[in-house]
Amino acid sequence: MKEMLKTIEQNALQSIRNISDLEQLEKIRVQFLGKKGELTQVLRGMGKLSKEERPIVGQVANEVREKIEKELEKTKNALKTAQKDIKLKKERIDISMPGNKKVIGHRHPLLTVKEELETVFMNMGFDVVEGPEIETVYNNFDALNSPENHPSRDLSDTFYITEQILLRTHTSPVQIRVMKQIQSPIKIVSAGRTFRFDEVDDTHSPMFHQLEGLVVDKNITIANLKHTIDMFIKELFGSDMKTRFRPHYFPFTEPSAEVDVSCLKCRGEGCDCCHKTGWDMELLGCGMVHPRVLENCGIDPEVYSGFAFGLGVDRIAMVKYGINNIRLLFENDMRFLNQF
Ligand code: 2NM
Repeated sequence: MKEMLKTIEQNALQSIRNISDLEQLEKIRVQFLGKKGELTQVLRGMGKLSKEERPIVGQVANEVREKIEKELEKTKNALKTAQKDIKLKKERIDISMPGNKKVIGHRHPLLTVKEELETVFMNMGFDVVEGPEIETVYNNFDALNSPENHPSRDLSDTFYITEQILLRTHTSPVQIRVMKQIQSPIKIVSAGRTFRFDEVDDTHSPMFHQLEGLVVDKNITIANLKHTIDMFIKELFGSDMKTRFRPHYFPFTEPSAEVDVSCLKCRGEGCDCCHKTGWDMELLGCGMVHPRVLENCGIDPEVYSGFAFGLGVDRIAMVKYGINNIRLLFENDMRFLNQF
């Protein structure tokens, strides 16, 4: 029996040493030490031994079991360590490698300029308001004192949705809404998309952006208008910039003016860009709100007066960034947009 035990021991140790993974090792354990294992079978036969033999064989059996268990444990640990080493090698991270850069978008230059303009006006005490891009003909034209036969009302110049509904041709209907609602005092700017049936060229697009401002209160004069515009331009482009008001005509203001600003390139010195005049032309339109417009909104023009102004956000963006073609602002070519 002792010899049988020794043979089992040798076989077991031999098998364990030839093993290369944990699964095989477990099989070996079951084969020798399991309930139906080889060693267990032998121990079951111990009942047939004599009283004197039993403890001796029992001791040998225990030694054999201990040896096998020790060898199993040793091999198990060695295999585990080896597996861990392989895993660590496989999952090794080279922290000196460059990371995967996440591509995140950024503001469109037009939105940047729009928000910059709004910020300048907010710092001057204006509220920023918004209105719908789809408007009534009344708010877009009639309330603004635009005559029934004015060419801008033509089907070929304006996008009509029905006879009474259109895509706003300027942001002025927002001012009409605010005047009807608040009466006075009013100090607002509103900016957004506007639509005209224009052919596309370097400076025209059927969709463009305007920013308009409106102030209504008692004792508002053209002096307030000139100072506000002058401050705005100095704030936006620099304190050395000058403004120049030329008489103009708008149906919704009287008197009306167009504003020229010192040339952005030469800052008033005179260069090729401004035809040696030192002035950048027609950057802004403005005027004193026509009494009939105030009346249309239920505001008494004998008590209240106001001024209004409007500018093209796209135009400002173009002079600011030196863009010579408005189409670039709407084509969404990333090679262009990524420059901002
Ligand atoms: C401009 C030029 C001049 C203007 C007038 C009004 C309103 F609603 F108060 F009558 N809003 N905007 C105005 C005046 C706009 O844009 C070139």
